[in-house]
Parts: sequence; structure tokens; C-alpha cells
Amino acid sequence: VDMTARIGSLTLPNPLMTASGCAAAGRELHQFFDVGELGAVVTKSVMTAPRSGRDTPRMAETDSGMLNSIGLQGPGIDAFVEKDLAWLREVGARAVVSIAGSSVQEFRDLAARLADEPGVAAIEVNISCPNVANRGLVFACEPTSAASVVAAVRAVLPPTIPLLAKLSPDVTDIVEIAAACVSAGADGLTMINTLLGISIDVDRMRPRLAGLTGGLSGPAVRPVAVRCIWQVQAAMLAGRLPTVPIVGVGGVRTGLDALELVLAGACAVQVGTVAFHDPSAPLRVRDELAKAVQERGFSSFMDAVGHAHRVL
Ligand code: RRO
Repeated sequence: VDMTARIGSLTLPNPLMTASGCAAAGRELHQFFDVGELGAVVTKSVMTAPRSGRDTPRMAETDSGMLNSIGLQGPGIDAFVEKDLAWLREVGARAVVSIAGSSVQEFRDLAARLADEPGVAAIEVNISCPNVANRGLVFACEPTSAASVVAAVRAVLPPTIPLLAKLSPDVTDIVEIAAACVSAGADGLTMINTLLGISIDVDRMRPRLAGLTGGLSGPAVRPVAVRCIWQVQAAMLAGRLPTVPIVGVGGVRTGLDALELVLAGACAVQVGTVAFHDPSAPLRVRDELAKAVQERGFSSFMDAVGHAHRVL
């Protein structure tokens, strides 16, 4: 079965990617498998300056998923370019670089810096981090804010670098946000970031995370991801916004989980939380998805994308 995935001008050997944040630049995973085998490695969102992130504890396991309030810890763009991007090039991985800014100007500067660097397969603008100090900085929660980031980044990137906008599930109307991003020049949409949550330790009778709220990931959010992908794909099919590729992410642990996102409309799938206890999961999911697609009679992966919307 032909597993080639197309995201605008970008052609990938397969649709499996890491999810941003779950494996930094992929070094940890490379101990377990060759990250060059993936469709792409999506890097942890990088900001202009180095950051230590939020206070600990900032990870909490719950029986319905993982909560994190990392708060954009990272090396900053200079060290990222010098060390991480160079390493990804060395190992032959396709790099989708996730960027995060606390202003439109910061997003633009980050994109301008990356525009001239070799080895950037695509940019994912993270406008949906739930762990920013001020909810007003979650650009993906408001259509005009989302559009202003996307337009500013698109303006400084060459047309050869696709721009993905990563959306938040914590919005009233995901289609409205998606449409604003596409109108502003997004070449694709990544859905979804984590879902805002709180967990309380009933023994200590206090919140588990130092920062109180965190982003929920893992299997519990998969139906939310499927719903967001479904709604945006349905709106595209109905002509309510131009058709662009959707990259699906949310609680995928197996090939059949990935297939669910694909049938809803995703033409690539990111794997995150499961890799914390099964580091080779992204590659396993690739192989399981290939088998599942073939077993259902598709000769190419792209034929399965959005199949569940088809009228019989
Ligand atoms: O670093 C984080 O706390 C974080 C980010 Br940037 C994000 O986009 N999603 C998330 O769950 N955590």
C-alpha cells in the first residue's frame, strides 16, 4: 500500500509524525528507532529566548490522561537552530518546526529566522498552548488573533515552506478559527492541542500541578480530536472554507486510532503521549496504519483520508 502523504507542496514517505512537545527535537526517540523513518519530526515549540518553564510539579498522570503545564521550556531559537535543527539534518529527518510567540512580532521574527535555514520541511505555528501566563495570549481562541499570527508568519516564509496552524479544542467554534487561519494563508491545520484541565490530589486535598491548570492529552482527548477534524473537514467539503490538509493529533496509541483520525479527514497523524511509555510507538503506529489501510481495500493511504464522510 502506498503510504505517501501530501501536505500541500510537502511530500512525505508516510503520514506519521511526532507530536510537538513530546520528544523535544527527537533525540530521545532516536535511541529507540531511526527518526528519519517517520514522515516528520515535529519539534517542541521554540521561542526567541531560552525559558525554564513553569514551576514543578508540571506533569500529572490521571486515569484518563496526562496533564502538563510545562510552560514552553526550551533552549531559545539560537541554540535550537545550532544544535537541534543541525542534528535533525544530520540524521536525515524531515523537521516540522513548531514556533511559539507571545506577540505577533515574536512569531514573525521566529519564522524569519527559520526561513533561511536549510532543513525546515514546514513550520507549525503553535497558537494554542494552554499553559501561557495569560489566556489572552492563546491566539487560537479568537479568529482575528489567530489570523494575525498566521498572516505575519506566512508573509516572511518562502512559498516552498508550508505553514501549519495548530488549533485549540477549547473554543466555541473550531470551524470559525480554522477558516480565519486558512484565509490568512495557513497551508494546513493541526488539530488538536491539549484540552485545559485541573487535577486534584484527594490525599493532600490540593491541586496536583503547581500552576493549577494543565493541558490534557492521551486517549481521553481522541474523540475531541476526531470531532474537531470531522467538523473542519465537513465544512471544507461543504465549501464553507477552502480545502487544506488537516494534520490529526490527539490520543493516538495504535494504527486503528490513527485510522479514526484519517477517516475523519486527517492526511497525517501525530503521536505524542503514548511515546512516554512506548518510545517506538510512532513507528509502530505507522506500520499498524499501513496494515489497517490495506486490509480495508485502499491501494493508497490518501484514498482513506476523509473516507467516513463519503455518502454510500
Ligand atoms: O509547553 C507547554 O506547556 C505546552 C505547550 Br507550548 C502546548 O502547546 N501544549 C501543551 O500541552 N503544553
